[in-house]
Amino acid sequence: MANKKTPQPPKSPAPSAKLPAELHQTAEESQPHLTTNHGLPISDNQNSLKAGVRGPLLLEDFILREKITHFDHERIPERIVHARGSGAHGYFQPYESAADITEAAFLQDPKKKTEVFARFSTVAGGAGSVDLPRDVRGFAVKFYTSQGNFDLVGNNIPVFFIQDAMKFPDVVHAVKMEPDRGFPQAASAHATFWDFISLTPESMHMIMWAMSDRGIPRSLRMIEGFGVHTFRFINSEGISRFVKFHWRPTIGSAAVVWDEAMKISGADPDFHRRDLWEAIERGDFPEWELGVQVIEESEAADLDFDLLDPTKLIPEEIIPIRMLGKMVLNRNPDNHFAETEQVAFCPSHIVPGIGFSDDPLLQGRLFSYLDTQLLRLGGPNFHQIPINAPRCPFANNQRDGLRQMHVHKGRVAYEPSQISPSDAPRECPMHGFRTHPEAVSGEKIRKRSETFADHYSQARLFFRSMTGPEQNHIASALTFELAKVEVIEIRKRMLGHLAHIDPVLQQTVADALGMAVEEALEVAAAVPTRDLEVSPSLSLIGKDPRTLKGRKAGILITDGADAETLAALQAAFKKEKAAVELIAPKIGGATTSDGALVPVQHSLSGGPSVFFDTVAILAAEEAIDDLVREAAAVNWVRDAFGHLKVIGYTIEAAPLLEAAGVAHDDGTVLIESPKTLKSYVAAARDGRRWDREPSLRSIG
Ligand code: HDE
Repeated sequence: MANKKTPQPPKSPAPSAKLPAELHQTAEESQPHLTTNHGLPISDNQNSLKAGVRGPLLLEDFILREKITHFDHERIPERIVHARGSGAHGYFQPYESAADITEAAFLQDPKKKTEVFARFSTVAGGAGSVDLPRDVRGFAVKFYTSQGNFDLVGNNIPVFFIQDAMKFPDVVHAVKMEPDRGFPQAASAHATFWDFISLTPESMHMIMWAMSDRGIPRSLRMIEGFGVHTFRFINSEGISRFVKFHWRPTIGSAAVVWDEAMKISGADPDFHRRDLWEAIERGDFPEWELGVQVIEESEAADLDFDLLDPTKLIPEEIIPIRMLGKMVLNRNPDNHFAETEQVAFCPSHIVPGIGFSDDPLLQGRLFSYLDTQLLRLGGPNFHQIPINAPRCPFANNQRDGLRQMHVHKGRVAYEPSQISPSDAPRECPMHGFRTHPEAVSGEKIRKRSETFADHYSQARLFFRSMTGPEQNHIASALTFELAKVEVIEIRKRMLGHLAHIDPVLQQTVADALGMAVEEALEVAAAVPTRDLEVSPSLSLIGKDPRTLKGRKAGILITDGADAETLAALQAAFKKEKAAVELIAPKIGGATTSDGALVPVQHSLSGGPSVFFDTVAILAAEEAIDDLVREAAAVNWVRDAFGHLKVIGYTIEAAPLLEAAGVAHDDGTVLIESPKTLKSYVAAARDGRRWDREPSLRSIG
């Protein structure tokens, strides 16, 4: 017991998430004048200190040196994977208490919102790369719960390329730009990637997904998300169940077509980042439902694959998803670097009520992310950066270190202690995180479990669950990518794998590559492919919600375009909760039939039709000849048609459709009355005309 007469150390308040106010101050808030980083007012921000107005610079100019040094250090090492990311703030709110399956605090009370920060990313490209390469998308969410931060660090594809963390550096080195030449950037269509993949049968299921429409999403607001690994939910009685996490966008999922993706990458490299930003700015907040597939521990053995294998999924038709609540992203970051760049996700950021499984990929991730943040964010205090700091109080005896922002008080930075204040933080056996006890035994061994050996059955399941157009897209993507692989053996080996997945797919890809299936290298399958029940829920087209909500319409107008039709179209799209942007030959706008100068968002060349989900052309007779002569206008329509979009047009615009070679179908709608305008909007709601595709595009 502490002697009452012994002077007591001053009470040290537990460091908390409430960072000192000055850390949040911006120059504008705190000071009307520019100052150095140490508060010295600056009298001249235009000129450096010189020996005479035409003389050399003086080393003495500490103001210049501070400014340039700070600039030199403005970049931190970018993430080795997922470097290109876009983030947003929001909240998560449960639908009802999930106390029966988990004691996680943020899943108990339907009235309680938990703050979140989400970051979506591509995987292969650098921080400055384009948004629409064919790639997996990261889907990482930090929940700032009352019991600490929970990071759900998932992808938009429910399975992964590899089964063991040991292979991660290999798959990443294979997909990143080739080390000698420094290209290709943000692309899997090159020899090293397919070299690795063709020698890694376990990646085949993921390859089917990556080559599918999932690899080129229309919008980050429309991607599904998956925790990939099996996790545990543990309730207050200590009962553990396995869970698989799912995010579902409430406006449904959609993809672009590959030709569109390539054109968007040039026209707007920030297509996804801009789309997310603008949707939030206009109050069209992206939303996802969070759900889990729950598997009783006793039922895990009944599944036809091993739950610990991250290259496998559980079809929803077998175990349905229980929706737990909704995430709404309603605020853009204030500062991309401070928040989206510095946010540090770690799968090891877990909360009571959630636990890990022994998935060997997940187990490796539990080490990797902390390690990466230490390097990226410069030391062990990255949890003090505002975007990473828990919103609940946090306290322990960890001290000092690079970039320490807290001024810890008191003599005692250890435990147990007699001289520490009586209210100093202590461990909490009641509410603290406890690892779910699990019996573990076995030899120390480096070996893959035999239960992980079936590499083709689920790849086949995925392919066979796709609609016809989606199957064609997979064949096209495989052909496109393999055509970029100059090492013929690799193409042949891939054909060998495709034989195990689906012989028709193999034949289609071989034909499109100009090869014979007989050239395929034989690849031995450890276990024969099984025919599993198809899972329609894996198809995007199959569950297309047929909505314009959250989609974007582009209306091309010329001088003299009918003002009434324009107003009616805008109103109709607004009713559908779709965004509308106007395009005119000149960015100065167009003077419509009522004499009003209508401002537009894009000029023709700056607003190609690839930006929109549906397009309409409202032209005046006197303007159409100019449009028909304009390549940008003809391409605008040709692309819209080629990308299978529904096109609405007034009769005066018909010559432009003709010049673009449009073969009319029920996706080209003449707008001549309020009734036909309605038909156009209804057709647009139905989405792309997949039936148009075979007549426009061959596989390859
Ligand atoms: Fe990651 N991963 N990963 N990963 N990952 C990183 O962490 C790693 C894996 C995922 O927006 C890195 O902070 C290993 C699967 C996302 O900031 C790094 C293994 C899944 C993000 C890392 C995997 C993911 C990352 C790079 C195999 C889906 C971006 C920078 C054992 C479930 C998070 C960083 C953000 C980022 C390592 C496999 C998703 C290097 C070792 C499987 C969404 O630590």
